[in-house]
Order: sequence, then structure tokens, then C-alpha cells
Amino acid sequence: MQQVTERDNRRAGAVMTLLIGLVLVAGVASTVYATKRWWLPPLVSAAAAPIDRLFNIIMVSIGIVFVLTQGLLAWFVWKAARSPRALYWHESKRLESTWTVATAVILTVFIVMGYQIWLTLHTPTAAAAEKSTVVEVWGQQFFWTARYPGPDGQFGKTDPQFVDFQKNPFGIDPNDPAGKDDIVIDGSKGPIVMPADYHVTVKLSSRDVIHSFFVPNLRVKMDAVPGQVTEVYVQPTEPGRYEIACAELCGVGHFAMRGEIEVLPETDWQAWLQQHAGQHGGTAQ
Ligand SMILES: [Cu+2]
Repeated sequence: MQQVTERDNRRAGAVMTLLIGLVLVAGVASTVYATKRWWLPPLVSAAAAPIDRLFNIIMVSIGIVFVLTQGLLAWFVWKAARSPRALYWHESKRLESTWTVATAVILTVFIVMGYQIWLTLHTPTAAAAEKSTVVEVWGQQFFWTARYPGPDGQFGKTDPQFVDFQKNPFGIDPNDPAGKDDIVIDGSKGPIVMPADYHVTVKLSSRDVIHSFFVPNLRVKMDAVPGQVTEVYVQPTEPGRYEIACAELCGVGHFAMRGEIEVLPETDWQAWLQQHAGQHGGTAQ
């Protein structure tokens, strides 16, 4: 049998490293090619700007630590390969306590920063905003439906006895004058509309199982839970169309539970409200 030499080992190691590097580069390149971007989707919500800032701070800090530790590791490996004997320390209290405390301090700072952002994002500030509106968004297998208060800004009462999945999916009470101009949009037929530069409160719920309202461009992801109302607050800044992806495995059609948000400039939004007032049947916009 042929002896495996030190040289063979080194050559195999080099080939392996090259292969792993190639796979990594190919993976990143094909992802960039497929998504046509190499970083996060463009941010279009003023409320979420602090999320991206913190994300970058954490990314850079962790990146520095990553490069330092991997560099050190490589250096030790290189050095050890040249020394015939391994050195051994049982412990170093000073070193261990230093890196434990330093890591704890850095992580605590991240947690406090994150918690502050979480608090501002989950505290209703609509009253303080100059322009604000509310939209109810319901998830169901496998699409989203939205209800708007209409030009009067008041949601009508709802009652399960009035629910008709074709003509009145929200069960808007026909006897309540506030509900006459409510607007219902079937998200499987057209986009869910939102005004630009408004503070929008999205009240989420579900008709069947748990779904999750995920709009990457707005940096929001919140579960829509049956029998419960959860809220997210967004401030879309750029008119355009943005994807809603259900982020909770909700059944066989989960993969297709997509929708769109269309952010309209203020004047178009007002016109849209007038045009669609009283549309309860969830027809396309
Ligand atoms: Cu879903």
C-alpha cells in the first residue's frame, strides 16, 4: 500500500480550501444575480430607519470581531504547524474573565439599543403624527384582505351574522352609517393600498390559522392571529409596489401566500378613497 505523505495531506487540504472558497463565491454570486441586489431590500418606511442603522452597527462590530478572531486562529494554526511541540495551559483566569466581560458588555449595549427601537416601533404614535390612517388586514388561507375606514375615517361596526365571503367578507353592519363608505380590498386580486408619508396603523388578524404579515421593504413582520388583533405601525415614504410575504407556515398554499402593498402619493390616495368608497365586496382596486 502506498504511504500517504505529509505533502499529499497538504495538497488535499489546499484543494479542499479552494473548493469551499469556490462554492462560497458561487453561492453569493448566484444569490446576487437572482435577487438583483446584494444587500437588504430598499427601505421605504421612515419609522424603520433605526432598524437598519442598528443592523449596520451590529454587522460592523461583529464583522470586526469575526475578522480578528479568524485571523488569530489562522495565525495560531500557521505558527503551530512550524513548532514541533504543542504548549499547554490549564487556564488563564485573567484572559477568560476579560473576554467574558467584554462580550457581555457589547451584547448588553446591543440589547439596550434594540429594546429602545422595539419600544418606539411598538408604541402607537399616530396621535403625534400629522397625517395618519388605519387599515385592517386579515390573513386567510392563502391571501390577505384589507379594510379601510373610507373617506369619513370611521370604521363601521362588524358582526359575524353579516359575513358573506363574496359580498361582505368583514361582516360590515349595513345599518351602521359609519360603515357605508368602508372599503374592502381582496389582496389576491390587487394590491393593498397605503398613502405615502402617513403614519399607518395596520391592525392584523386572521380568519383561520396563524399567518405572518411580512413586508421586507417596510421592515415589519408581525403574526396575524385568529381571535386577536396585533398591530404594526409604518410610515411608507416612497410610492411604489412592495411585496407582502406570509412568514408563517400556514398550510399547503403557504408558498403562494403573497400580496402587494401599493404606496400612493397623497393626492392619488385621496382620489382612490373617493373612487372606492362603499366597496365592501373585496373586488380588485
Ligand atoms: Cu399564511
